[in-house]
Amino acid sequence: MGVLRLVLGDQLSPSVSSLADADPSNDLILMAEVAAEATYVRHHKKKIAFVFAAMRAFARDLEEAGFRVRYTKISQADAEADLLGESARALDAHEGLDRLVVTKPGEWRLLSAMEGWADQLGRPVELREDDRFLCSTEQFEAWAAGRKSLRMEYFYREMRRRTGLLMEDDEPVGGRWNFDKENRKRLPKSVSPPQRWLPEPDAETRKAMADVEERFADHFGDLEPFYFATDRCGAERARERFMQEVLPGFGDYQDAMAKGEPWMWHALLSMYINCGLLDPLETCRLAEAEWRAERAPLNAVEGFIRQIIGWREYVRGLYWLKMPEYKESNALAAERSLPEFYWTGDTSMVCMAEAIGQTKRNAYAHHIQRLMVTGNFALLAGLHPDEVNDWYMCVYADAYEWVELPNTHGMALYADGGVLASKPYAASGAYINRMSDYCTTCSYDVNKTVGEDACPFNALYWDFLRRNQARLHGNPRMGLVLNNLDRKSDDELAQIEDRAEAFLDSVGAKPAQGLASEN
Ligand code: FAD
Ligand code: DLZ
Ligand code: SF4
Repeated sequence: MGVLRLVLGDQLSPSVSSLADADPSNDLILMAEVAAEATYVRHHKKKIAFVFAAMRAFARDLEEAGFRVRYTKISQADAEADLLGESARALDAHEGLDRLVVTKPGEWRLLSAMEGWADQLGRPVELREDDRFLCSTEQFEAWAAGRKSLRMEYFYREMRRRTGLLMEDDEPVGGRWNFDKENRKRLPKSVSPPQRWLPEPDAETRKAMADVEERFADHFGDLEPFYFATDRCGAERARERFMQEVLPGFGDYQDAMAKGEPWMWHALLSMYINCGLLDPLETCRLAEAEWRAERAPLNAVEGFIRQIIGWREYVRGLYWLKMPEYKESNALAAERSLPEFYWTGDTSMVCMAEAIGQTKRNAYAHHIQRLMVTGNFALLAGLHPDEVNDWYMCVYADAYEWVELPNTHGMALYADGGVLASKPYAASGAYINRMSDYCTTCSYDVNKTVGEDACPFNALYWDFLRRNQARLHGNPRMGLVLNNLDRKSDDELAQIEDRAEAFLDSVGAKPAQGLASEN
């Protein structure tokens, strides 16, 4: 008897556990483009086209390697709506398949659905661990057990030791674990970000784009220009060009933003790593080799490796440790609705218009835009975590809940009450002004807090502190800013509150009817 092996759209790795013991003569590999996965949140059109094109290329590679593949395209009239339906149809259509094997999905909603599949399909279903991560969920659980705080930095050090990356004996190379302090420079006028290598879509990718336009025309985002690689070769090329042309400058301007510069020195590799086209450890080893060959400085290479073996592994561990309760928390009782401009970019705040406009065009914005512009606004304005999480899930090509949720819910919104971050990443316009050139062309005045022309981030910042003073009171890292808040007179605070409320009302960030839950 043979096995039906289901491969999901973010499992496009030849080493994926569901294929480990695949038998080309008896087994059938199933891959299916289904409406349910494209619409459970209404993903950006570019993301759907990227995933479909990459799935098609992966299926071709498997066939060339001698496997039997059953592939359903979204355009087929008989396509089932979801992965369960496609699995049932494949089992019915092909004789001699007595069980289903699948690698565990990266989202809790799908894993919990799959746990009921054996009953629904009337066949055994084997859910295998996803061992493409460097830290298993059990290892993360063991690391977290008994700790009072789960800070990423300590986890990262353990991952450095475990992988041996940038280590000499048991010590970090350069005598320090972390060079982050050197990575916070503003972009000087005399320095321009490097030109990026961005591939053109091939004929197969164009077909996937046409299918998406036909089927998901009303989803957010632009399909053109399309510049993601959609197969392993292309993703490896993108990585190679990054290592050669961008990595040496990766560290210095890591937190900087500049108008009309969507990429800066960021890697643009997350969408490839997350769907399985690039291996995270191999990517880190290649970066380390650049440092060892003296082609890239240590602050750049350490910063890059920290993002992958540190942050990426850490958020994934945290997600599986804390779900499903994690998603329900709303520690700051944030209750307003997401303003419409998050979907259009139509706002006179230059920083927000840049971040959202680039997101719409590219299905990408770099980390500081996600955290300190759109995320910071959502935090300060008290937008409800569910609406904000849905937005981040929809709009980025690299978004899967295991990575999106801890970053949004925990890092940007502090909705988990400090599980991930030691304090909210709340900042006024002064931070955005320090790290970017956005404010120089903005019609708002970054030096003003009240008045119609005052930068909205300023009143929102102080009003955020006022609203959450009691909740943040015991946090030692908030002491200084809360002392500054205490120095403001009642009259000043009343003016700030009026300005913040008037602004939020004017952009349609409506307060909820009832009280938000505070878990
Ligand atoms: P670079 O900035 O060049 O970093 C290199 C690599 O490190 C990335 O490719 C990625 O694999 C990894 N990495 C860096 N930061 C993180 C991080 N915080 N968490 C996990 N991996 C990281 N990342 C996603 O992959 N998917 C998401 O849905 C996502 N949502 C986010 C939402 C918010 C509110 C915030 C603040 C961050 C989010 N991130 C997400 C993390 C980060 O912003 C992206 O990984 C990064 O912008 C991807 O672009 P890049 O490849 O150019 O990364
Ligand atoms: C993101 C995505 C999309 C848009 N479409 C599909 C699809 O049609 N078929 C599929 O197998 N996977 C798709 N994916 C990826 C899944 O949503 C992803 O595997 C789960 O969210 C778990 O991470
Ligand atoms: Fe953004 Fe305020 Fe600067 Fe305008 S002035 S770009 S709103 S931070």
